[in-house]
Amino acid sequence: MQAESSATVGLELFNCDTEDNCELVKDVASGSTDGAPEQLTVFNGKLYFVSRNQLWSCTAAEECAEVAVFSTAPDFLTVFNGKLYMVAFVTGSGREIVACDTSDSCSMVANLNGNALHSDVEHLTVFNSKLYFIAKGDNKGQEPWVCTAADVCTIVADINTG
Ligand SMILES: [Ca+2]
Ligand SMILES: [Ca+2]
Repeated sequence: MQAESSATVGLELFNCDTEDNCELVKDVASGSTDGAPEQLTVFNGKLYFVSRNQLWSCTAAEECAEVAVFSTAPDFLTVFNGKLYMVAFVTGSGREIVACDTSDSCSMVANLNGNALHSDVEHLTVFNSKLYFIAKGDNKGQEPWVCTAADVCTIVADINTG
Protein backbone atom coordinates (compact mmCIF):
# COMPACT_ATOMS: atom_id res chain seq x y z
CA MET A 1 0.00 0.00 0.00
CA GLN A 2 1.20 3.49 -0.69
CA ALA A 3 0.14 7.12 -0.77
CA GLU A 4 -0.95 8.18 -4.21
CA SER A 5 -2.84 11.13 -5.61
CA SER A 6 -6.00 11.09 -7.63
CA ALA A 7 -8.11 13.99 -8.85
CA THR A 8 -11.27 12.73 -7.17
CA VAL A 9 -10.02 11.60 -3.76
CA GLY A 10 -6.82 13.65 -3.34
CA LEU A 11 -3.62 12.19 -1.86
CA GLU A 12 -4.76 9.03 -0.08
CA LEU A 13 -3.79 5.42 0.62
CA PHE A 14 -3.89 3.10 -2.40
CA ASN A 15 -2.77 -0.43 -3.02
CA CYS A 16 -1.25 -1.60 -6.29
CA ASP A 17 -0.75 -5.15 -7.49
CA THR A 18 2.33 -6.38 -9.33
CA GLU A 19 0.84 -5.16 -12.61
CA ASP A 20 0.37 -1.65 -11.23
CA ASN A 21 -3.39 -1.87 -11.06
CA CYS A 22 -4.13 0.44 -8.14
CA GLU A 23 -7.20 0.94 -6.04
CA LEU A 24 -8.14 3.22 -3.19
CA VAL A 25 -7.78 1.71 0.29
CA LYS A 26 -9.11 4.55 2.43
CA ASP A 27 -10.27 8.07 1.65
CA VAL A 28 -9.39 9.47 5.09
CA ALA A 29 -10.28 13.05 4.14
CA SER A 30 -13.37 12.46 2.08
CA GLY A 31 -13.54 13.83 -1.43
CA SER A 32 -10.70 15.68 -3.11
CA THR A 33 -9.19 16.90 0.19
CA ASP A 34 -5.80 15.24 0.83
CA GLY A 35 -5.57 12.78 3.70
CA ALA A 36 -1.83 12.92 2.93
CA PRO A 37 -0.96 9.62 4.66
CA GLU A 38 2.67 9.24 5.66
CA GLN A 39 4.93 7.14 7.90
CA LEU A 40 3.54 3.87 6.51
CA THR A 41 4.72 1.21 8.97
CA VAL A 42 3.87 -2.48 9.25
CA PHE A 43 3.24 -3.64 12.83
CA ASN A 44 1.36 -6.60 14.24
CA GLY A 45 0.02 -7.64 10.82
CA LYS A 46 -1.47 -4.22 10.16
CA LEU A 47 -0.41 -1.17 8.21
CA TYR A 48 -0.11 1.93 10.39
CA PHE A 49 0.13 5.45 9.08
CA VAL A 50 -0.36 9.07 10.07
CA SER A 51 -3.06 11.06 8.33
CA ARG A 52 -4.50 14.41 9.31
CA ASN A 53 -2.49 14.42 12.54
CA GLN A 54 -3.85 11.07 13.74
CA LEU A 55 -2.63 7.47 13.87
CA TRP A 56 -4.54 5.03 11.66
CA SER A 57 -4.26 1.34 10.94
CA CYS A 58 -5.57 -0.92 8.18
CA THR A 59 -5.96 -4.67 8.40
CA ALA A 60 -4.99 -6.98 5.55
CA ALA A 61 -8.69 -6.90 4.62
CA GLU A 62 -8.26 -3.11 4.27
CA GLU A 63 -10.51 -2.26 7.16
CA CYS A 64 -9.04 1.02 8.37
CA ALA A 65 -9.67 2.80 11.64
CA GLU A 66 -8.26 5.64 13.69
CA VAL A 67 -6.09 4.15 16.45
CA ALA A 68 -5.51 7.01 18.83
CA VAL A 69 -6.36 10.65 19.14
CA PHE A 70 -3.35 12.94 19.40
CA SER A 71 -3.45 16.72 19.59
CA THR A 72 -0.52 16.92 17.14
CA ALA A 73 0.76 14.53 14.53
CA PRO A 74 2.65 11.49 15.74
CA ASP A 75 5.98 11.08 13.98
CA PHE A 76 8.92 8.66 13.57
CA LEU A 77 6.82 5.47 13.75
CA THR A 78 9.20 2.64 14.72
CA VAL A 79 8.56 -0.98 15.64
CA PHE A 80 10.57 -2.07 18.68
CA ASN A 81 10.22 -4.89 21.17
CA GLY A 82 6.70 -5.88 20.07
CA LYS A 83 5.34 -2.35 20.29
CA LEU A 84 4.94 0.58 17.94
CA TYR A 85 6.94 3.56 19.17
CA MET A 86 6.55 7.12 17.99
CA VAL A 87 6.83 10.71 19.07
CA ALA A 88 3.57 12.39 19.99
CA PHE A 89 2.23 15.24 22.04
CA VAL A 90 1.07 14.06 25.44
CA THR A 91 -1.20 16.44 27.33
CA GLY A 92 0.67 17.92 30.29
CA SER A 93 3.96 16.27 29.28
CA GLY A 94 4.82 17.78 25.90
CA ARG A 95 6.23 16.00 22.86
CA GLU A 96 7.59 12.71 24.18
CA ILE A 97 7.97 9.03 23.26
CA VAL A 98 4.71 7.10 23.10
CA ALA A 99 4.32 3.35 22.51
CA CYS A 100 1.23 1.47 21.35
CA ASP A 101 0.81 -2.23 22.10
CA THR A 102 -0.77 -4.85 19.85
CA SER A 103 -4.19 -3.90 21.27
CA ASP A 104 -3.65 -0.33 20.04
CA SER A 105 -3.45 0.92 23.61
CA CYS A 106 -0.99 3.83 23.58
CA SER A 107 0.84 5.42 26.49
CA MET A 108 3.84 7.61 27.20
CA VAL A 109 7.11 5.68 27.65
CA ALA A 110 8.99 8.35 29.55
CA ASN A 111 8.70 12.06 30.22
CA LEU A 112 12.31 12.82 29.29
CA ASN A 113 12.06 16.56 29.68
CA GLY A 114 10.33 17.56 32.90
CA ASN A 115 6.63 18.26 33.12
CA ALA A 116 5.17 19.89 30.02
CA LEU A 117 8.54 20.72 28.46
CA HIS A 118 8.93 19.02 25.06
CA SER A 119 11.82 16.61 24.66
CA ASP A 120 11.37 16.94 20.88
CA VAL A 121 12.37 13.34 20.24
CA GLU A 122 13.60 12.63 16.70
CA HIS A 123 15.02 9.80 14.60
CA LEU A 124 13.97 6.71 16.53
CA THR A 125 16.35 3.92 15.48
CA VAL A 126 16.54 0.32 16.66
CA PHE A 127 20.11 -0.88 17.19
CA ASN A 128 21.51 -3.75 19.24
CA SER A 129 18.06 -4.49 20.78
CA LYS A 130 17.75 -0.94 22.06
CA LEU A 131 15.92 2.13 20.83
CA TYR A 132 18.17 5.08 20.08
CA PHE A 133 17.01 8.62 19.33
CA ILE A 134 17.79 12.29 19.69
CA ALA A 135 16.02 14.21 22.45
CA LYS A 136 16.18 17.31 24.58
CA GLY A 137 15.82 15.26 27.73
CA ASP A 138 16.56 16.17 31.32
CA ASN A 139 17.28 19.79 30.36
CA LYS A 140 20.61 18.76 28.80
CA GLY A 141 20.02 20.12 25.30
CA GLN A 142 19.66 18.01 22.19
CA GLU A 143 21.62 14.79 22.80
CA PRO A 144 21.53 11.06 21.98
CA TRP A 145 19.32 8.91 24.21
CA VAL A 146 18.54 5.23 24.45
CA CYS A 147 15.71 3.12 25.86
CA THR A 148 16.04 -0.55 26.74
CA ALA A 149 13.35 -3.12 25.97
CA ALA A 150 12.15 -2.52 29.54
CA ASP A 151 11.54 1.15 28.61
CA VAL A 152 14.34 2.39 30.85
CA CYS A 153 15.58 5.49 29.03
CA THR A 154 18.90 7.24 29.65
CA ILE A 155 21.12 9.77 27.96
CA VAL A 156 23.90 8.12 25.93
CA ALA A 157 26.29 11.04 26.23
CA ASP A 158 25.99 14.70 27.10
CA ILE A 159 28.13 15.67 24.12
CA ASN A 160 27.70 19.41 24.54
CA THR A 161 27.81 19.57 28.32
CA GLY A 162 24.83 21.06 30.17
CA1 LIG B 1 -9.51 12.69 0.13
CA1 LIG C 1 7.99 16.69 28.99
